[in-house]
Amino acid sequence: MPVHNKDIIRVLETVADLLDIQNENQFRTRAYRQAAQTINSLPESVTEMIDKDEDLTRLSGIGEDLAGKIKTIAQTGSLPLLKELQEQIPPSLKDLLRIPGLGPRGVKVIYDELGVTDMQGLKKAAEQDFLRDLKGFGEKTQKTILEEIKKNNAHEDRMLFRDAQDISRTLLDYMKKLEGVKKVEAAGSLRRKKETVGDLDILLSCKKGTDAMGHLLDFEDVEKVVVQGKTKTSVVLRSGLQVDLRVVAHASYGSALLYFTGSKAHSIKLRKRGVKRELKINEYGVYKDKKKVAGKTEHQVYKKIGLSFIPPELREDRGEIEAAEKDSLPDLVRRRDIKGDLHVHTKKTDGYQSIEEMAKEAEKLGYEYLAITEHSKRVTVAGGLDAEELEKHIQDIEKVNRRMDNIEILTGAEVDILEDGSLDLPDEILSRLDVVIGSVHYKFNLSRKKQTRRIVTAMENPYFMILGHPTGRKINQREPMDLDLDDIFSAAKDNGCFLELNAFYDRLDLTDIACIQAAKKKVGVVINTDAHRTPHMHYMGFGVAQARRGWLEAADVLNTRSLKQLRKCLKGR
Ligand code: DGT
Ligand code: CA
Ligand code: CA
Ligand code: ZN
Repeated sequence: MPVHNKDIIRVLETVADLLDIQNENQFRTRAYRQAAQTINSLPESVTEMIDKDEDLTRLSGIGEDLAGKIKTIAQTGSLPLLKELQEQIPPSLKDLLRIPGLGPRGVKVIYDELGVTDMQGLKKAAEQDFLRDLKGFGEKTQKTILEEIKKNNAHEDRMLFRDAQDISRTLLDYMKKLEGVKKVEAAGSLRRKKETVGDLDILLSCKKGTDAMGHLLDFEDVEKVVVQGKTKTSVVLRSGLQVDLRVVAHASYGSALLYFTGSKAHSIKLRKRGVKRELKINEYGVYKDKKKVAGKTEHQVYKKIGLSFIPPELREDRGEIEAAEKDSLPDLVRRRDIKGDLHVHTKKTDGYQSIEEMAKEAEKLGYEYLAITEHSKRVTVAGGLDAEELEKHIQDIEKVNRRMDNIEILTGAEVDILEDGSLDLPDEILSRLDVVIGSVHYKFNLSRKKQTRRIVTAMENPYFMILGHPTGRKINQREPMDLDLDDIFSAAKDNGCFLELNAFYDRLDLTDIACIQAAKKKVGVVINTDAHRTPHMHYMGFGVAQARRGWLEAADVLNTRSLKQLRKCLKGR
């Protein structure tokens, strides 16, 4: 079984987690995490690189030792070091690291003192008041931990869209190789481009006698078979993702695709609409009395019930059926409408590449402009810039800009919003920038009132233009800040500020619903990647997908504007 990049990442991260709990030297654990990150943003397969005898040490942050270990993982699926660690400490301890505020040291104490090895044990210990007496704990910590465990249990840990899409692509390519397969594609939440995916729903049509189910069972990644049937087979892949494969007749393909794309709420409403017209709609087709009147394509089915085609991203029963009836569906923003990225970092702070490298990548992406937006000084871990350093960086950006003919490199900063709502850099320097993003990077847990006040105050600064990653959530990892989004929208509107839809696949704040609200309030959205490396700049599509789910048209999105219009919009501040 070939080992995928994700498998390698999982091993490296587990090693880092377990070393952390053992209280190993921080530099050592950081090296493993860094290597995992590097591999995560690689466009190619490490196993293939090794097969081609490529030198892994040319990757950033990977030296001889790690290169050797990665090779071992790629060849054996694991690492002797990991096995050793797993014998020393229960591997389930690493799950406890997900509880904010506990940290590796806390996990170690709980294990040593109470023998707690997993989340359930931790919950019990907290409920029975065992935590508060431990060194470094206390009543308040115990209470917070209990709350965090409950929050954590609430996450179903659905897979991120990006990961599910990668897996789906590999699987679809594999299924297409089977002779006799006519059509195969992903339906369900993946097709609707939901930010997380519960399971994969694959639809396939093929010539008679084609053994599609057998072919799926032969897929190298299959770990377990859940159901095996003639029309439906369900398997679980090594990643834990379940795949439901359905084989449907060619003549019913459109109806099946519509049905299994969902959402359930959308389908139910369509069916009801059918009933009113004395049409029966199911996954096989549309029937008038017993006669099939549509089913080959989705378009046909929609047409039969008097609707224009509804893009999958909108199929959530949020008014799309009513809009389709009036032929007033939005003309959703497309990836190719995007003319630039207004939030990227370079190695000047916590990015990994130079201004020039980022600019060249933007050029490759066909952009008209790119804003370099470094962190401000408050973010010390990222090496944030003070006014003087930013001044020099502005000159560096301008220098690169003069050398590049096909793209405009805009000067910018991602300035920290301090606890009192003031900005981490003086107005004087902010006034010199083309793009000013303000973001919250600490104190995520203020009360709703205080947090909202903090951000509204920041937006009142005359140089503030864009609110970066507005809620600060990380999907499956960090809850959004408690905010009155309505007040934030109003403040954005009043002050002519834009809200960022952060395209990074584990951020994606704004949510789809927040996008709908923003558009309703006529607040401009900007889709940015927040790239720290050139490959991250290619994540723009995830942001566009979310924007489409949020009903946004090109006109609602700032960075669909030409450079000239963009400058006008930002100047309007
Ligand atoms: P997920 O997997 O939780 O991310 O979400 P979906 O939307 O992919 O849901 P899933 O996998 O349970 O089912 C796939 C599609 O199949 C769903 O979007 C609509 C359709 N479907 C499933 N169960 C039902 C049902 O009971 N009634 C109707 N009308 N459709 C259903
Ligand atoms: Ca699904
Ligand atoms: Ca399913
Ligand atoms: Zn940033």
